[in-house]
Amino acid sequence: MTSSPETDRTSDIPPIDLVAGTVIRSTGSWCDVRTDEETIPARVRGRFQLGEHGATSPVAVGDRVMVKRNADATGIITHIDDRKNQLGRRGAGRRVGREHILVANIDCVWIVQSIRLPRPNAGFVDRVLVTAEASEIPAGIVLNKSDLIRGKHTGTIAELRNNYAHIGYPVLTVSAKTGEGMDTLREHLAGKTSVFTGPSGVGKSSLINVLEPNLEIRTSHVSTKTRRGRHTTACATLFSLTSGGCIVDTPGVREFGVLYIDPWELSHYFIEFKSYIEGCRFPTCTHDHEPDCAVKQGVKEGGISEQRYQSYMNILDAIRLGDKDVGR
Ligand SMILES: Nc1nc2c(ncn2[C@@H]2O[C@H](COP(=O)(O)OP(=O)(O)O)[C@@H](O)[C@H]2O)c(=O)[nH]1
Ligand SMILES: [Mg+2]
Ligand SMILES: [Zn+2]
Repeated sequence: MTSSPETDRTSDIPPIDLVAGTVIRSTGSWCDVRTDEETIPARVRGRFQLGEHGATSPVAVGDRVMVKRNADATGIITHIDDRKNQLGRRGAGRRVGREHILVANIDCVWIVQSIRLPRPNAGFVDRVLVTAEASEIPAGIVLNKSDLIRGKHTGTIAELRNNYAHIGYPVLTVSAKTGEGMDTLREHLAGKTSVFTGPSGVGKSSLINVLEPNLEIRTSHVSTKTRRGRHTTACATLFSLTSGGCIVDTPGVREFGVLYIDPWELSHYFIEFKSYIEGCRFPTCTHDHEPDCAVKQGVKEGGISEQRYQSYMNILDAIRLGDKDVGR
């Protein structure tokens, strides 16, 4: 970087114990920050704990932060840069209704599903897709364990592939076991920051191990870290790829709860519904019981798949039910 003598003011240079980095793991109160030279375990200062909108994980993997070093090699996060984007879902259990930010500043979200153990779940795929669309993050589907494809699966797989590829989402069929499709996946990930999300057991960590064999990520939940307050199994982690770019591995989620979206707005995030919406009689049509609904007509005529419409209705119902306890 060059700068003219006029703009080169020493007062702009941060003190030597303040460094910039990227959060590569986060538990909420502690995180690992990767700088140009090292990885610093850093504490999240109190005032960042709540985050905006009462978020449950104020500092997210992918956040660019400033860290003030302590004498003992740990650090304190003093600043979080504004995010380009963030992928969040509704918290479950104790955190129900609150936003749980999975990852920040990403270029692409890949929804990982497997042929078997567990079976593909289109409802899950659609909930993540809606979230990605609402967050303006490009998305795609990775269908893993292609080595397990048997004759009886071909119908389901073709349907899944057609449904999503047809409306513009890339669908990659791969196998971490045999290596099938891995070159194509590698090409899609090169030079970008991407995230793998999906239920437990679909092979997210296995795929990353194939992409970067030197990482040797645990594919089971065995923690070698013993530091208190660190929940390794519940942690998203960002890894650098030698081909350029980064991939974020996330813990499996059984349900990917969609954050609050106005009911009339939901259909805008089902990308293939968009061209039909204008034809509805009411501009705020929720494509539920309203008369003269072009979306429902589209389903009848086959332009919109029954499965996607069913997912839409399920999410709509969940939003309406959760209306009262979900913050905007
Ligand atoms: N047959 C087969 N098994 C796989 C494949 N990828 C992963 N697995 C297995 O699926 C299980 C879950 O893998 P893991 O990477 O831990 O899944 P994650 O929970 O999504 O990270 C492990 O037993 C893996 O060996 C694959 O391509 N084919
Ligand atoms: Mg895993
Ligand atoms: Zn309608």
